Amino acid sequence: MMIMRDVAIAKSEFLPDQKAVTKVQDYQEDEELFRYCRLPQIVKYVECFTGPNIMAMHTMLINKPPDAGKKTSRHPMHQDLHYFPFRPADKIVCAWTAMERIDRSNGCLVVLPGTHESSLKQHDYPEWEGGVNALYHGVRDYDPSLPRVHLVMEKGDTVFFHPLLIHGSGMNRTPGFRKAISCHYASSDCEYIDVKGTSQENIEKEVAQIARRRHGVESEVSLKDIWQFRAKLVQGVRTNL
Ligand SMILES: O=C(O)CCC(=O)C(=O)O
Repeated sequence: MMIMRDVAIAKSEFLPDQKAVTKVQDYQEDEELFRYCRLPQIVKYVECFTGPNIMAMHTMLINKPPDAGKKTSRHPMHQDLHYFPFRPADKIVCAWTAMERIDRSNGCLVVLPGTHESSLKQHDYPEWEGGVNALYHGVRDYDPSLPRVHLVMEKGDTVFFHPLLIHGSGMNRTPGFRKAISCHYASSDCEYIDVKGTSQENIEKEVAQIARRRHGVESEVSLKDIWQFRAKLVQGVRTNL
């Protein structure tokens, strides 16, 4: 599992390291956490998007910490497809479940309705004064006048969304750690694509660098290698992914 830390809190001399944890990524080998991905009440909706062959591609336990005053607890507006080297997008869906009441005070999800019908945009690190967390890329240009919807959710509420939907989340202005659990599912019939020469080249370079550093791999690593390694079957047959 990959433990992610908030850039501002991790640098603070006053807070213990544990207080900086923003996310645990890739919990697919943890049986207890992975039970979430198998919940029939989630999978029955996922199947409407993916069909019967279902892979869990990306698993996250999200723990948005109280903001340390630098606004780094915000998650920039982005499209999840930026991170994924598999298609078609319509056969990918995210399930995101609130583990407590989540509203604007602790940094709820913010979405731009209808943007799932647009194309994949160029993503980069936003130029935020207080710093940006590792891998938190944002859409470079989007129309700021597009209407936003703040998703206020009760504990156990789940939202299912398309990987092209532009979304992010606000600052956590409360003293608590805002908790959610999520899984990106895809049909195992999806196909990997080569992202060289596309807007996703920057994320491939960054993720490959992290993978090489963490696992001491000397050779070239592609986004496809990384996702093939992370992917886990939830239902049906593992055909392509
Ligand atoms: O839970 C959040 O605050 C947003 C998470 C998210 O959009 C992501 O990790 O891609």
